[in-house]
Amino acid sequence: MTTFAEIAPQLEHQAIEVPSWAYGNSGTRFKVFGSPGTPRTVEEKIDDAAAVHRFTGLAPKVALHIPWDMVDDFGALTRYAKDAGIEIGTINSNTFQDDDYKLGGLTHHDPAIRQKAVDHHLECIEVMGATGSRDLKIWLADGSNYPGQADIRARQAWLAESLATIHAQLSNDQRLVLEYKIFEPAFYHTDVPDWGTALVHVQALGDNAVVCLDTGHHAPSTNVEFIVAQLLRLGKLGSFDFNSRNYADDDLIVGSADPFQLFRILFEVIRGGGYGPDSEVAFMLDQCHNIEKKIPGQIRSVLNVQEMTARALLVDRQALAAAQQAGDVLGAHQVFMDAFYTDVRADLAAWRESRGLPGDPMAAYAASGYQEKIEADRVGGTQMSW
Ligand code: LRH
Ligand code: MN
Ligand code: MN
Repeated sequence: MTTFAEIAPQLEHQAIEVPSWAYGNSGTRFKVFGSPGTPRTVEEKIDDAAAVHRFTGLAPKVALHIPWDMVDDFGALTRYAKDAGIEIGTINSNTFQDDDYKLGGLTHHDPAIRQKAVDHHLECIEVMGATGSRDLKIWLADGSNYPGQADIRARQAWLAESLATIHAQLSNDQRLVLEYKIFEPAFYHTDVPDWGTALVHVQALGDNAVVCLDTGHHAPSTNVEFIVAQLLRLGKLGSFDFNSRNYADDDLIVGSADPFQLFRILFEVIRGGGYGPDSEVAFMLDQCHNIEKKIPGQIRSVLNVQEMTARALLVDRQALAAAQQAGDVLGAHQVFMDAFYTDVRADLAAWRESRGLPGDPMAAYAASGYQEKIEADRVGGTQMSW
């Protein structure tokens, strides 16, 4: 049996990037709820992300979405984040909210619209220069709703061309990270619907182009940990967008619906060398907190990832390999499940305290007065959405 004390040093490497949009108001197509204390500026979003890091020690970076987080001076914003105790991480592009992109962006049949979408990405690369960000993450809403509506084959060629133009502007230590999603907002075909399509495109671009796996972007019953294993084998797993789903792209708190899936994913990450100081895989959250308080929602999320990481580290890999080699089906399964069923919460609390962090970050946040303060202070102005 592997013990908590044996794996504890490996927990120090954990860093989870939080999304700026988790702190803004969000909802569904039916209703966006406003909540007291919601940030009115990008700086206030950074303050909230920094609070998550202070209470957990787990979230040293915040990802931005352009243009949601557009500011005049990204150098100043970067210094603001540093003073707050965090860094700016991934820059996410957005070609899904401009009327011009109704029929597509990087895949549009009109070269002028494609150029506009490419130019938006070049602007994001400029932002990366100012923030020192490594990753440009691209998720496309591109697709069609009706059979025959679009030339789905030509759009692959246009996409390849657009991505190559964007990629050419990245420096060698920056990465293009391409995210796939099975459907939505397009309901018939999507231009980057799956990991295979994402892989084909990033492979054509080069070493510094990789895939983002958003855990909510698959068909029901997809074996997501298999995709993790495969992309890691190929050196093409760039990042995760972690969240939990019941039905589609629900963007709920990671590990809430199916902690066992999160455990299985993290086991394959560790098994494949995707965790640790030498790994380049970025762990990110991509979530929205529509009905719960946002900062505690984010704290719960990073804690869930930490908890399942600890359990996945506890898998006795030697015993597992021995059972697998012996063809011991149930013995191997038991080794795996023994780790999953190990309750690490008390050990993690003690470990946090030994590092000067609150043993129970949820309780510490609730007692800190931060929530009351932002609810009292952030009146007037316009709350930010997404
Ligand atoms: C698309 C997505 C993508 C976007 C984010 C807001 O569904 O997962 O990562 O950038 O949501
Ligand atoms: Mn995502
Ligand atoms: Mn999504």
